[in-house]
Amino acid sequence: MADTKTRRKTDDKKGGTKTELEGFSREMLHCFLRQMLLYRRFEEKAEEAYAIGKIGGFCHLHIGQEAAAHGLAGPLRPDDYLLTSYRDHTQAIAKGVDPGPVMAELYGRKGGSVGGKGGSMHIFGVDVGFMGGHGIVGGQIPLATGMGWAIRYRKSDQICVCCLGDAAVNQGAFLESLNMAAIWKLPVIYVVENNEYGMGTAFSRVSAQPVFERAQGTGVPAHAVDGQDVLATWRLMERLVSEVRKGAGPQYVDCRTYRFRGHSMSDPVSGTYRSRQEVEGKKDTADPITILRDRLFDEKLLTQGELEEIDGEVREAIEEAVRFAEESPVPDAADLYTQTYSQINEHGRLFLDRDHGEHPSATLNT
Ligand SMILES: Cc1ncc(C[n+]2csc(CCOP(=O)(O)OP(=O)(O)O)c2C)c(N)n1
Ligand SMILES: [Mg+2]
Repeated sequence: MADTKTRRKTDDKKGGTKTELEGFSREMLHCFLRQMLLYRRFEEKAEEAYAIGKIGGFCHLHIGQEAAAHGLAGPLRPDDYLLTSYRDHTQAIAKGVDPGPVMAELYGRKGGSVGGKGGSMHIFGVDVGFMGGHGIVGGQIPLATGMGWAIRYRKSDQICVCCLGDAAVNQGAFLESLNMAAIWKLPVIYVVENNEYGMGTAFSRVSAQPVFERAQGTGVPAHAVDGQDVLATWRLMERLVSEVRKGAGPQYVDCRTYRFRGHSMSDPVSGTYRSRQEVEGKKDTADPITILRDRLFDEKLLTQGELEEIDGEVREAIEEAVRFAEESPVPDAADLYTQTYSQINEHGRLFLDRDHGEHPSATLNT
């Protein structure tokens, strides 16, 4: 939904007496809409800046998948972990990284979330539990499994959500990770953002089984959700987060979504791998922002005036992010050599330096 001017006529009064929808309060529903609009406007700005050469390198937009971002990250605590692929801008913002440092990272500036050295595919926000931004397809899956293991080792009640694309389920590390997570009952939720394609290849061409069935044989329970419906996605994640926090062990989610742009900024939106009609059809019927907006209009939980106010606030926030990026200096040449390797502690380890207690699995405690 690039345009907030509704296609339908709505009255501008605070309509009806309804105060909630499916247990979500009016305030919460407006907040969902605001956040999804923020992600959309952020990506539209990034697209614009890329087109005029202000952003270089790779840039993969998340437009069309905003409900997944918000539904997956929203129910998490700030100290829970979230990892994802290179399609990471909105996931980072959803987990709590400010849009300014995310935009500055895209611009390659010092004020970026990793000092301008990572760019679009490597956004991080360690203080809010956003653990990247990973360019290798499926590279984040074993990392998330390791984070789940670290959480158990430290006897913490955090959880880790690992987003991956549908194409990533064909990586060997996917099965190895789910198998290990199941054996050790690790607190990890593996969520496939199933947008039906890996670059220009339909999932059905590279897998005999649908995404949902790909966790079969690992012992990790599978769930499916309409990833264009932010309420459904939020509800499922809220339940899984609570169960996993109480020790239910790993979970697998087939989150059905769709990308409205090309694989990356340098790829066509449609072509030999999917038709223009298919994309246009999805934009008309499966835009997560339009779906929520229209439901709120229908239920008289939103007026046109409120929508315009929300959109105005969002546009201002994005302008501020762009200002922050443009005013931020480029990194110093000397910084090229810093933050390349992690510091090793006096025990010769990179981590595990806070708690030397018994690990729940004796076989691991060597
Ligand atoms: C190990 C590896 N192989 C190939 C690539 C090139 N590549 C980048 S994105 C991509 C498709 C991934 O699709 P999917 O996992 O469905 O995520 P989506 O882009 O749809 O979000 C490929 C093959 C890569 N980055 N890493
Ligand atoms: Mg995909």
